[in-house]
Amino acid sequence: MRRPGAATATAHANIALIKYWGKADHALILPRTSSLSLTLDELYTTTTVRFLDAPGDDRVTLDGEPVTGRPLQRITALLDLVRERAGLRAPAEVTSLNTVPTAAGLASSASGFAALAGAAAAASGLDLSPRELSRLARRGSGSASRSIFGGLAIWHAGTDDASSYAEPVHDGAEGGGFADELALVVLVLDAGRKTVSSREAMRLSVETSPAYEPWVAGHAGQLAEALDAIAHRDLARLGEVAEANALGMHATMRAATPSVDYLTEASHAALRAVADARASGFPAWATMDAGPNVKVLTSADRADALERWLRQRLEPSVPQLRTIVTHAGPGLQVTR
Ligand code: 2P0
Repeated sequence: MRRPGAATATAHANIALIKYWGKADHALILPRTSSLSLTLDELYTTTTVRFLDAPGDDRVTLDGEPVTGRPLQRITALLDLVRERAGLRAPAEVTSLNTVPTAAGLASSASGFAALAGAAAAASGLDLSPRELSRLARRGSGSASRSIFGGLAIWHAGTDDASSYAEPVHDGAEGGGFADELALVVLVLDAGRKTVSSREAMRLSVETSPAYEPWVAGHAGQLAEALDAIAHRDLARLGEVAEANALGMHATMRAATPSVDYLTEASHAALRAVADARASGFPAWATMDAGPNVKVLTSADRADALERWLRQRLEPSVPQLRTIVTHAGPGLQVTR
């Protein structure tokens, strides 16, 4: 075994087009549904893990600020999995830098735990396959399993630790995959921290929402439709089913007790603007996660024009609007 040292990893955020929402197993983070995502170029986390010689506790900073409490416990729990596997006891120093607005529904936990898994595994001397890294990242945060891979990725729900992992979607990669024809216009309506964590909101949805099981029942068909649309490079079909799946997910949590509603007035204004953009000829379909921001799936060649159109349309009513045009991004990159 290599002497434990340090490694740095970069992982990009991903946005689910067909969502993960609800767990079958909380300890292992096995989801109720498989999910499908696009990894993004602009939004990423770079994390360095250094195992220390002296005994002590893990020390973690995120964007220069010390991480404490529950977020630190989740990081230590993932490091413990790596230490156990590598036969290590050493505490780690973890330094993480985010280009993603943290906890604003822009999937910072996905890029964060994927980068942590990659850096910790490499720093410990473990040589893990992409599938093993996906399973490891999943233990930190479910959606992180998908950020190990670039472009379009599918996370198979599986039935146990070994069978629940993500992998790339075959999208005709020879001569340019379909992922490269896609773009997401992120409408940042509020970059503030959310009040209900996605973990808590999905638990409430599973345990209390009468709309949850019907959403799950329709989910496999929606995923199959999305995969078929990708195989046929049919953006309109992919967009329609992605928007329907996201609206269904938000319906499950609104019907929970207590109700969770991440969407604000600005979110609804953005949804109307997306529908109007579509009516005026743009390819444009919305998806929303555990926050108020709206991400608009479109084609790479229309993304800049759509972004300008949406900005002009929304700025009068949403003066705080910030927009990010993103395209398909790469998978995990590790340097020792
Ligand atoms: C997704 N989200 O598929 C869904 C859609 C948010 C809405 O995965 O509890 O931070 O750590 O496994 O991965 C956000 O949940 O939750 C998420 P945990 P995670 O992208």
